[in-house]
Parts: sequence; C-alpha cells; structure tokens
Amino acid sequence: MSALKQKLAKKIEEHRVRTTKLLKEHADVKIGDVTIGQAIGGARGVRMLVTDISYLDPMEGIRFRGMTIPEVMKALPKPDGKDYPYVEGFWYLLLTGDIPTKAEAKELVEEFKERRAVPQYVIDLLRAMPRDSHPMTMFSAAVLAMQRESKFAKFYADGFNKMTAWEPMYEDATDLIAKLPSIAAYIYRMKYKGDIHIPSDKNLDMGGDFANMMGIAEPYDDVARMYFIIHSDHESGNVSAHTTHLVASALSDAYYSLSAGLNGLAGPLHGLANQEVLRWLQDVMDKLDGKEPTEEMMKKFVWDTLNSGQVIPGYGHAVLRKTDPRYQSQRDFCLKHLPNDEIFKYVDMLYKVVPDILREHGKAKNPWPNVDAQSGVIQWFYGLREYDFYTVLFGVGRAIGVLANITWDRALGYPIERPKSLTTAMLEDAASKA
Ligand code: CMX
Repeated sequence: MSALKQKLAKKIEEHRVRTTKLLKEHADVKIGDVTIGQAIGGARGVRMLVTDISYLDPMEGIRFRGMTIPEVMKALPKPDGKDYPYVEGFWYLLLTGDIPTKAEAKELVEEFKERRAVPQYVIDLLRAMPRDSHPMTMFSAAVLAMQRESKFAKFYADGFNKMTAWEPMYEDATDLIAKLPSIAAYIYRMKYKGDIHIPSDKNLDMGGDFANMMGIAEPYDDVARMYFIIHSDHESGNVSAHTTHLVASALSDAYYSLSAGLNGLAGPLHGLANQEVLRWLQDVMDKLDGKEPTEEMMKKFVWDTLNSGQVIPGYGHAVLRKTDPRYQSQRDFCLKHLPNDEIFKYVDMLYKVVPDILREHGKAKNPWPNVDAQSGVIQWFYGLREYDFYTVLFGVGRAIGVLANITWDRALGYPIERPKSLTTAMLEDAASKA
C-alpha cells in the first residue's frame, strides 16, 4: 500500500467512528430544516422536490398524473388487437395530464417515426467500444454522443430566453425517446445476436418496432409497451430522476442530463437490481444442479446471501412500504401468460419467503418486493436471457418520465439545484448543543 493510501486508510477508520456515533446517538438532532440522520442518510424523506408528473404514496405506490397503473392501462388508447397502450400516448399523458384520443396518440406515433433514425456516428461509436462493455455503458455513451444534435444547446448558444426554453427541451426529449428503442436494440443484437440487425419498421408503433428490432415475436410488443410505461417515472427523488433533474438544472441539455441519469440507473441499488435478481436465481439453480428448490432450500439461500453481507436484490425500497404495484402488474402478466414457467415459480416462491426473512433480519424498513424482483422473469420467458441487458430496458422506460420532468423544469424556470453542505465537526457541535 502506498504511503498516501495507508494514511487515508487510517483517517477513514478514525472518521467512521464519528459518523456512526452521529447516526446512532444524534440522528434526530435538527440542523436547520433537516436532521443529522437525514443529512448523512441520503436526504431520506426530505420534502424538497416538486413534480406533477407522478406521485409515490408509500402504501399505495405510484400514480402517473393521478392515475394508478391499472387505470392508466385501461384509459389510454391501444393499437388494434393489443392489450397494452401506445407508449407514445403515455408520453402525451405524462406531459399534459390528459388522456389522448386514439387519433392524437396515432399522430404522435407518426411524429416519433420521423424522429427514429439514429445518426451513423452513434453506431460507429458503439461498434468501436469493446464488445464486453456493459450494455448500460454503451447505452449511456450513445445518448451522450448525440449531444451535438441538441436543439436546446443551439438555442442557448443563439441567445437564451427563459420563457421559450422548454420548446427546444421538448424537441430534444422527443427526439431522444424516439431513438432510444433503436439504440437499445442495436446494442442487444450487436452484443448477443451475432451482430445481425433488423431494420426499423415504419408500420409499427414504438413498442411494436422495438419487439421487431429485437427479433422477438408477439406478444413481446405488448411486453415492451408495458415495460416502458411501468418503468417510466417514480416521482423525482430516485437516483435516475434526481440526477437527470440535477444535471438539467445547470441548463445542461437533455442529452447530458439523461446520460447522467442512466449512469445512476446502472447502480446495483437502483435499476441494475433487475439483472441482479436473475443473476442471484441462476446462482441458486447452479448450486442445485438441476434439482427443483424447496421453500426450505430457498430460505437457506436467502439467509446465506444476507449473512454474507449482501442485499436481496428486488426487495426493499426507500419510499414504498408495501408490495410495489409495478411488481404486481408484472406478476399479473406472468399469471396470465406464463403461470407454469420455472423462473416465475422460483420468483413467486421468493415472494413467499423473503418478506418474513427480511422482517426477522430486522434491517430493511420495507420487506416487500420492488419493480425489479419480477421484471427479469418475463424477459427470460420471451427469450431475452442475457440479463446484463435488462437495465437498458428499464432505461428506455425511465427516459420517458425523466425527460417529461425536465421539459417541465425548463417550462417553470426551476433554478440550479444547490443544497448546502456542513462539516462533520459542525454536526458534532450541533449534537453537543442539542
Ligand atoms: N436486503 C438486505 N438488506 C436490505 C434490503 C434488502 N433487500 N433492503 C434494505 N436493506 C438494509 C439496507 O442495506 C440498510 O442496511 P444498513 O443499515 O446496514 O445500511 C437497512 O436495511 C435499512 O435500509 P432501508 O432504509 O430499508 O432502505 P434504503 O432506503 O436505505 O435502501 C434500497 C433502499 C432499495 C436501496 C434497498 O432496499 C436495497 O438495497 N434493496 C435491494 C436492491 C434493490 O432491489 N434495488 C432496486 C430498488 C428499486 C429501483 O430503484 O429500481
């Protein structure tokens, strides 16, 4: 170890004791409007963000523009013969709060088609990256590379006007959402399907064209529509939404902002958890060497994971205190389309055993499954077994929510975000006075 690293290790060891003491003994001490616990603990529960696009009730789960997931799925117009709505119509709902007519949704479908083409230099960039780069790295890099297309950046360079700044933001946001499925499918087929690509089909809506470019048959088009909608937004405080909002608050354009948000989504405590669930299950199955796990065996694997200091992926949440309705809607889909699937049965078995174990373990405030616990199952069933790719699917959906949010941020002229930091000594001082 270098001298610097040795010194740092010593300083970290000394400092950890101070942080632990502050959290253990003085978490409730107020420092201004928040407590020491909130300042150190990731601003949990601090009411400091505003959005009208979605609201997350801890007990009820997400509402998009005031509507639950089943209400949204019922109210929005659908392509003929399909069970799930046009994603383009959902974008209309998130932006305006209104349900589009079928004609309005179809008009948007046509507009998205015009914006679909991905610049060749993005393809070149993806091809130049090492093939074993994580798909999220490729996805975020592709978004960032397209920043030169930004209409907002040009608008800013040509003379910024606060009142009309939302318009180029809207244009960038729409361009991005229209292109993301093609970029995602390109990464997938380049990495996992022999680099053989399927062109976009101008007759199809966003969900249908994504399934087409991925090379997965119906009803995967409906799976895509459902996925993109349920993963879109979860109010503003989660890492991907908050990062996108934070970066945009510096008047950065949608490309810079979304790329940053996607990097946050790629963290294992956030969107990457969907791949981790499948990785964890595969590990269990490998250890069983083809045998079907019993509930007792599953309990042991869960305890082994916890005892080795790891989290159970797909369980727990910073805000939710019940089963995530996004989990529930995917479970309903599984019950209808793949009730006898082996992986579904294991995930369902986890639903029976994990909450009680997490309660007994005594740490997680929410022992219930979140969106990521179920999402890999459906993908696996339809042949998308490269679970490294799952977070990209989350990313295409999440883009819809965060881009609607930053369009409104610009419209309302929200300022640059800049919370205040204190030193540990200042916290100790406040604790000693309290
Ligand atoms: N397994 C084991 N321990 C867990 C746990 C889980 N699933 N969920 C929470 N805990 C632990 C935390 O690690 C924390 O432990 P420490 O005190 O040792 O740090 C303690 O319980 C308290 O955490 P919490 O207040 O209940 O939860 P947080 O708000 O801090 O974290 C989350 C929320 C999602 C990061 C956490 O529940 C977790 O790590 N879950 C597993 C990863 C996951 O599924 N993430 C996806 C979330 C949805 C999404 O964003 O995509």
